[in-house]
Amino acid sequence: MKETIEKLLAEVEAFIPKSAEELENFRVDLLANKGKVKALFADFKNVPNEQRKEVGQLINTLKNKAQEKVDEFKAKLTSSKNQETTIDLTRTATPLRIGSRHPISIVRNEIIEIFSKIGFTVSEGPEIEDDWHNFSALNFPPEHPARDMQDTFFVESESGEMALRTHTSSVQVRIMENQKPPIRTLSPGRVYRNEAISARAHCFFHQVEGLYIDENVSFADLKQTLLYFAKEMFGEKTEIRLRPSYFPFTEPSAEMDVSCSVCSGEGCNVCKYTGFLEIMGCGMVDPNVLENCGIDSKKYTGFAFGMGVERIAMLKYKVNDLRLYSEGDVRFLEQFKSAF
Ligand code: 2U9
Repeated sequence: MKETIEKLLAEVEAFIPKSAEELENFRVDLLANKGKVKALFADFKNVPNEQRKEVGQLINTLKNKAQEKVDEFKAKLTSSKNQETTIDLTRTATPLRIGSRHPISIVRNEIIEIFSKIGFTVSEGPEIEDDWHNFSALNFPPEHPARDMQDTFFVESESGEMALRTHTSSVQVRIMENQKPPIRTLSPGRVYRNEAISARAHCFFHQVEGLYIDENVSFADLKQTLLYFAKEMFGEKTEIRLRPSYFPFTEPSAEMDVSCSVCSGEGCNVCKYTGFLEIMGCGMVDPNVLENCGIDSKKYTGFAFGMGVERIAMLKYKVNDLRLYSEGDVRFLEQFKSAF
């Protein structure tokens, strides 16, 4: 008898009715006047004295569990319009919280999109670099401050001293070493500098650098390409201004400003009343760099440029603290939802 009750208990526990009819059959089979529970109570008189307590408890448990099942599913099945199923397939789904692209990714993708329209491809490379690709090939003199521990993170490795790349120019060195001109490529990626973290500086940030090498590439090509970029990125009315500068890897070198999109060049507190905002550095690739990478500097010339993605995103979205980009605060990140 004990085995019969235990078997019935297991069946009751596993029972999930699919319809009200099925539930009613279950109730009649177990709990009705001529049901199995009643029959068990009737048989109880034949149970030996020493088993009565245990068997009695088991029959009561079976009765209660069966009743609980009936009560639980009765409400569900009778409230559902569709008697065949417990799932209302017409119910609106619970909305999922949709993520958003990071502002740095949005701006990087926008820069790539603009340059890809004029034939630039995308190149990527390692974040841990050797001295040659990060410094020497790019014409950095041995005593240049960027080679100092104060400015660069150095890493010990089996193959000697390596560094976390300080710019993505190292990727372009690899491209020049392995490809023949014409070369027209962008290298987006994360770079590292040994700086104290503040609203205006961080120990890592993102760059997009560009390189164009062919016969007869001139400074006029550089200027027109960057004017095209500025208008695509900041609007058709944008003007550019090039100021002389110095980088070891370009000669001549310049810094490029765009007219302030907040005041259209009139002067405001964003552009510190200058009417212009600095957005990138550029120049003609130094012939030493071309030769270092196996490109004939008598036959080929090229231009290069580099910009910080955080800075462009700060101007575009009026972000005033660099740290916001890497803190992962959802209140900041979810503001970029529409910009997919
Ligand atoms: C090769 C040769 C030359 C890339 C260039 C800059 C000027 C530049 C800065 C902008 C802000 C870095 O992110 S930042 O701090 N970059 O001013 N970058 S020209 O020149 C190259 C690149 C590759 C082989």
